[in-house]
Amino acid sequence: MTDLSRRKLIKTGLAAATGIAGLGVGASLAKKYGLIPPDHAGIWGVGETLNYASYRLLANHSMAREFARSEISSRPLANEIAPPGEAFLKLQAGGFTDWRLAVDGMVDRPGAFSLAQLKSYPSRTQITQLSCEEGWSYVAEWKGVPLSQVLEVAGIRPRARYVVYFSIEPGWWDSIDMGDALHPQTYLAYGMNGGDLPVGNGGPLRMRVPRQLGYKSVKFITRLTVTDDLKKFGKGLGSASPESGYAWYAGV
Ligand SMILES: Nc1nc2c(c(=O)[nH]1)N[C@H]1C(S)=C(S)[C@@H](COP(=O)(O)O)O[C@H]1N2
Ligand SMILES: [Mo]
Repeated sequence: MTDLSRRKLIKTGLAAATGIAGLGVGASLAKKYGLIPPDHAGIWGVGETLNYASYRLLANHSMAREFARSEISSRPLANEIAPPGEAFLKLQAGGFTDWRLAVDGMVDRPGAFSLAQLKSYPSRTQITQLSCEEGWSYVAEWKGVPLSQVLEVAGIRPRARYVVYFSIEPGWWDSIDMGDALHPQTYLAYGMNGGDLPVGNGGPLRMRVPRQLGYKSVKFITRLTVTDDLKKFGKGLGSASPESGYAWYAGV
Protein backbone atom coordinates (compact mmCIF):
# COMPACT_ATOMS: atom_id res chain seq x y z
CA MET A 1 0.00 0.00 0.00
CA THR A 2 1.42 3.39 -0.87
CA ASP A 3 1.91 6.00 1.79
CA LEU A 4 -0.80 8.14 0.30
CA SER A 5 -3.43 5.45 0.26
CA ARG A 6 -2.49 4.48 3.79
CA ARG A 7 -2.96 8.06 4.90
CA LYS A 8 -6.27 8.26 3.11
CA LEU A 9 -7.37 5.08 4.78
CA ILE A 10 -6.43 6.38 8.19
CA LYS A 11 -8.33 9.61 7.64
CA THR A 12 -11.33 7.72 6.32
CA GLY A 13 -11.00 5.38 9.27
CA LEU A 14 -11.12 8.26 11.70
CA ALA A 15 -14.20 9.69 10.03
CA ALA A 16 -15.82 6.26 10.09
CA ALA A 17 -14.89 5.70 13.70
CA THR A 18 -16.48 8.97 14.71
CA GLY A 19 -19.46 8.31 12.49
CA ILE A 20 -19.24 11.54 10.57
CA ALA A 21 -17.82 12.77 7.31
CA GLY A 22 -16.82 16.29 8.32
CA LEU A 23 -13.45 17.15 9.75
CA GLY A 24 -14.91 19.29 12.51
CA VAL A 25 -15.89 16.44 14.79
CA GLY A 26 -12.51 14.79 14.29
CA ALA A 27 -10.96 18.05 15.40
CA SER A 28 -13.12 18.32 18.48
CA LEU A 29 -12.28 14.73 19.37
CA ALA A 30 -8.65 15.68 18.95
CA LYS A 31 -9.19 18.51 21.39
CA LYS A 32 -11.00 16.31 23.84
CA TYR A 33 -8.19 13.77 23.93
CA GLY A 34 -5.38 16.28 24.09
CA LEU A 35 -4.32 15.54 20.54
CA ILE A 36 -3.66 19.07 19.35
CA PRO A 37 0.00 19.22 18.32
CA PRO A 38 1.97 22.08 19.88
CA ASP A 39 2.82 23.72 16.56
CA HIS A 40 -0.78 24.21 15.59
CA ALA A 41 -1.60 27.62 17.06
CA GLY A 42 -5.09 26.55 18.06
CA ILE A 43 -6.56 26.20 14.58
CA TRP A 44 -8.12 22.78 14.25
CA GLY A 45 -9.82 20.71 11.65
CA VAL A 46 -7.30 20.29 8.90
CA GLY A 47 -3.76 19.26 8.17
CA GLU A 48 -1.48 18.62 11.09
CA THR A 49 -4.13 18.20 13.73
CA LEU A 50 -6.13 15.63 11.89
CA ASN A 51 -3.03 13.78 10.84
CA TYR A 52 -1.64 13.72 14.38
CA ALA A 53 -4.97 12.90 16.01
CA SER A 54 -5.87 10.16 13.55
CA TYR A 55 -2.50 8.49 13.96
CA ARG A 56 -2.73 8.74 17.71
CA LEU A 57 -6.25 7.39 17.89
CA LEU A 58 -5.86 4.59 15.39
CA ALA A 59 -2.19 3.74 15.32
CA ASN A 60 -1.09 4.41 18.86
CA HIS A 61 0.24 0.94 19.40
CA SER A 62 1.50 0.23 15.92
CA MET A 63 5.07 -0.72 15.25
CA ALA A 64 7.42 0.72 12.67
CA ARG A 65 8.22 -1.87 10.02
CA GLU A 66 11.23 -4.03 10.83
CA PHE A 67 13.41 -5.38 8.04
CA ALA A 68 15.45 -8.50 7.42
CA ARG A 69 19.18 -8.42 7.97
CA SER A 70 19.65 -8.82 4.20
CA GLU A 71 17.82 -5.52 3.68
CA ILE A 72 20.31 -3.42 5.65
CA SER A 73 21.63 -0.66 3.37
CA SER A 74 25.21 -1.29 2.33
CA ARG A 75 26.00 2.39 2.67
CA PRO A 76 23.93 4.04 5.38
CA LEU A 77 23.68 7.68 4.52
CA ALA A 78 25.08 9.99 7.10
CA ASN A 79 23.32 13.26 6.58
CA GLU A 80 25.55 16.29 6.52
CA ILE A 81 26.23 17.76 9.95
CA ALA A 82 27.82 20.99 11.02
CA PRO A 83 31.47 20.58 12.07
CA PRO A 84 31.47 19.40 15.69
CA GLY A 85 32.07 22.18 18.20
CA GLU A 86 34.79 22.37 20.80
CA ALA A 87 32.76 20.73 23.57
CA PHE A 88 32.08 17.71 21.36
CA LEU A 89 35.69 17.40 20.19
CA LYS A 90 36.89 17.43 23.78
CA LEU A 91 34.53 14.63 24.75
CA GLN A 92 35.49 12.69 21.63
CA ALA A 93 39.19 13.01 22.48
CA GLY A 94 38.41 11.37 25.82
CA GLY A 95 36.70 8.43 24.14
CA PHE A 96 33.33 9.83 25.27
CA THR A 97 33.88 8.55 28.83
CA ASP A 98 32.76 11.96 30.10
CA TRP A 99 29.67 12.03 27.87
CA ARG A 100 26.56 12.42 29.98
CA LEU A 101 22.87 12.26 29.33
CA ALA A 102 21.23 14.58 31.84
CA VAL A 103 17.66 13.67 32.74
CA ASP A 104 15.53 16.23 34.52
CA GLY A 105 12.10 17.85 34.66
CA MET A 106 9.05 15.95 35.92
CA VAL A 107 10.94 12.97 37.27
CA ASP A 108 11.43 11.73 40.83
CA ARG A 109 15.12 11.00 40.38
CA PRO A 110 16.88 13.48 38.09
CA GLY A 111 20.41 12.52 37.20
CA ALA A 112 23.07 12.08 34.58
CA PHE A 113 23.82 8.82 32.78
CA SER A 114 27.18 7.88 31.33
CA LEU A 115 27.34 5.73 28.20
CA ALA A 116 28.58 2.85 30.36
CA GLN A 117 25.48 3.18 32.53
CA LEU A 118 23.20 3.27 29.51
CA LYS A 119 24.93 0.19 28.14
CA SER A 120 24.48 -1.62 31.46
CA TYR A 121 20.72 -1.84 30.87
CA PRO A 122 19.40 -4.65 28.67
CA SER A 123 20.09 -3.62 25.09
CA ARG A 124 17.68 -4.01 22.21
CA THR A 125 18.15 -3.98 18.47
CA GLN A 126 15.84 -3.13 15.61
CA ILE A 127 16.34 -3.10 11.85
CA THR A 128 14.35 -0.10 10.73
CA GLN A 129 14.37 2.60 8.12
CA LEU A 130 15.42 6.16 8.70
CA SER A 131 13.51 8.38 6.29
CA CYS A 132 14.55 11.96 5.67
CA GLU A 133 11.89 14.49 4.76
CA GLU A 134 14.02 15.26 1.69
CA GLY A 135 13.16 11.90 0.17
CA TRP A 136 16.07 9.59 0.87
CA SER A 137 16.22 6.78 3.39
CA TYR A 138 18.31 3.89 4.60
CA VAL A 139 17.82 0.73 6.60
CA ALA A 140 20.15 -0.03 9.50
CA GLU A 141 20.33 -2.12 12.59
CA TRP A 142 20.11 0.12 15.61
CA LYS A 143 21.24 -0.88 19.05
CA GLY A 144 20.39 0.96 22.20
CA VAL A 145 18.35 1.16 25.33
CA PRO A 146 14.64 1.84 25.07
CA LEU A 147 13.92 5.37 26.21
CA SER A 148 11.21 3.85 28.44
CA GLN A 149 13.93 2.09 30.47
CA VAL A 150 15.68 5.36 31.30
CA LEU A 151 12.37 7.05 32.04
CA GLU A 152 11.55 4.22 34.41
CA VAL A 153 14.86 4.58 36.21
CA ALA A 154 14.28 8.34 36.50
CA GLY A 155 10.67 7.84 37.59
CA ILE A 156 8.36 9.95 35.46
CA ARG A 157 5.61 11.76 37.31
CA PRO A 158 1.98 10.96 36.46
CA ARG A 159 1.25 14.33 34.87
CA ALA A 160 4.20 14.22 32.48
CA ARG A 161 3.15 14.44 28.84
CA TYR A 162 6.25 15.00 26.71
CA VAL A 163 9.94 14.27 26.57
CA VAL A 164 12.07 17.10 25.20
CA TYR A 165 15.57 16.19 24.05
CA PHE A 166 18.58 18.32 23.29
CA SER A 167 21.69 17.84 21.19
CA ILE A 168 25.12 19.15 22.01
CA GLU A 169 24.84 20.60 18.50
CA PRO A 170 23.40 24.08 18.85
CA GLY A 171 19.87 24.51 17.51
CA TRP A 172 18.95 20.82 17.51
CA TRP A 173 16.25 19.83 19.94
CA ASP A 174 12.91 18.13 19.60
CA SER A 175 10.19 16.46 21.62
CA ILE A 176 7.78 13.54 21.50
CA ASP A 177 4.66 12.73 23.44
CA MET A 178 4.50 9.91 25.98
CA GLY A 179 2.98 7.55 23.42
CA ASP A 180 6.17 7.72 21.41
CA ALA A 181 8.49 8.13 24.40
CA LEU A 182 7.28 4.87 25.96
CA HIS A 183 6.98 3.06 22.63
CA PRO A 184 9.15 -0.09 22.54
CA GLN A 185 10.95 0.99 19.35
CA THR A 186 11.98 4.41 20.64
CA TYR A 187 15.62 4.08 21.67
CA LEU A 188 18.50 6.02 22.94
CA ALA A 189 20.77 4.48 20.32
CA TYR A 190 24.49 3.95 20.78
CA GLY A 191 25.16 1.25 18.19
CA MET A 192 24.61 0.73 14.50
CA ASN A 193 25.16 -2.28 12.23
CA GLY A 194 27.12 -4.17 14.88
CA GLY A 195 29.52 -1.39 15.90
CA ASP A 196 29.47 1.83 17.84
CA LEU A 197 27.21 4.50 16.43
CA PRO A 198 29.44 6.50 14.06
CA VAL A 199 29.76 10.20 14.77
CA GLY A 200 28.36 10.93 11.31
CA ASN A 201 25.17 9.16 12.33
CA GLY A 202 24.90 10.86 15.70
CA GLY A 203 27.37 8.95 17.86
CA PRO A 204 27.95 8.42 20.63
CA LEU A 205 24.24 8.80 21.41
CA ARG A 206 21.18 9.75 19.41
CA MET A 207 17.46 9.52 19.76
CA ARG A 208 15.91 6.94 17.46
CA VAL A 209 12.20 7.41 16.75
CA PRO A 210 11.48 5.04 13.86
CA ARG A 211 7.79 5.91 13.66
CA GLN A 212 8.59 9.47 12.65
CA LEU A 213 10.73 11.17 10.01
CA GLY A 214 14.50 11.32 10.38
CA TYR A 215 14.64 14.79 11.82
CA LYS A 216 12.97 13.59 15.03
CA SER A 217 15.96 11.25 15.53
CA VAL A 218 18.18 13.98 16.92
CA LYS A 219 21.90 13.21 17.06
CA PHE A 220 24.39 13.81 19.90
CA ILE A 221 21.86 13.80 22.72
CA THR A 222 23.12 15.23 26.01
CA ARG A 223 19.95 16.11 27.86
CA LEU A 224 16.35 15.17 28.11
CA THR A 225 13.69 16.81 30.16
CA VAL A 226 10.24 15.55 30.99
CA THR A 227 7.46 18.10 30.94
CA ASP A 228 3.72 18.68 30.77
CA ASP A 229 4.07 21.90 28.79
CA LEU A 230 5.96 22.45 25.56
CA LYS A 231 5.29 26.17 25.60
CA LYS A 232 8.25 26.65 27.89
CA PHE A 233 10.72 25.57 25.23
CA GLY A 234 12.02 27.66 22.35
CA LYS A 235 9.17 29.39 20.58
CA GLY A 236 6.68 27.05 22.22
CA LEU A 237 6.09 24.94 19.11
CA GLY A 238 7.47 21.72 20.57
CA SER A 239 10.76 21.66 18.72
CA ALA A 240 13.10 23.58 16.49
CA SER A 241 11.54 21.99 13.37
CA PRO A 242 8.25 23.93 13.23
CA GLU A 243 10.23 27.13 13.64
CA SER A 244 11.48 26.48 10.11
CA GLY A 245 8.31 25.01 8.66
CA TYR A 246 8.53 21.29 9.47
CA ALA A 247 5.72 19.63 11.40
CA TRP A 248 6.28 18.76 15.04
CA TYR A 249 4.51 15.45 14.49
CA ALA A 250 6.15 13.68 11.58
CA GLY A 251 4.59 10.21 11.46
CA VAL A 252 5.68 7.87 8.68
N1 LIG B 1 22.09 17.02 15.90
C1 LIG B 1 21.54 16.75 14.70
N2 LIG B 1 20.60 15.79 14.62
C2 LIG B 1 20.04 15.50 13.43
C3 LIG B 1 20.39 16.22 12.26
C4 LIG B 1 21.41 17.21 12.37
O1 LIG B 1 21.83 17.87 11.39
N3 LIG B 1 21.96 17.45 13.61
N4 LIG B 1 19.74 15.94 11.05
C5 LIG B 1 18.43 15.28 11.18
C6 LIG B 1 17.88 14.84 9.90
S1 LIG B 1 17.11 16.02 8.95
C7 LIG B 1 17.91 13.54 9.52
S2 LIG B 1 17.14 13.01 8.11
C8 LIG B 1 18.64 12.53 10.31
C9 LIG B 1 19.72 11.90 9.45
O2 LIG B 1 20.33 10.83 10.13
P1 LIG B 1 21.62 10.15 9.50
O3 LIG B 1 22.75 11.14 9.58
O4 LIG B 1 21.88 8.94 10.30
O5 LIG B 1 21.35 9.86 8.06
O6 LIG B 1 19.23 13.07 11.50
C10 LIG B 1 18.50 14.09 12.12
N5 LIG B 1 19.13 14.48 13.36
MO1 LIG C 1 16.18 14.94 7.24
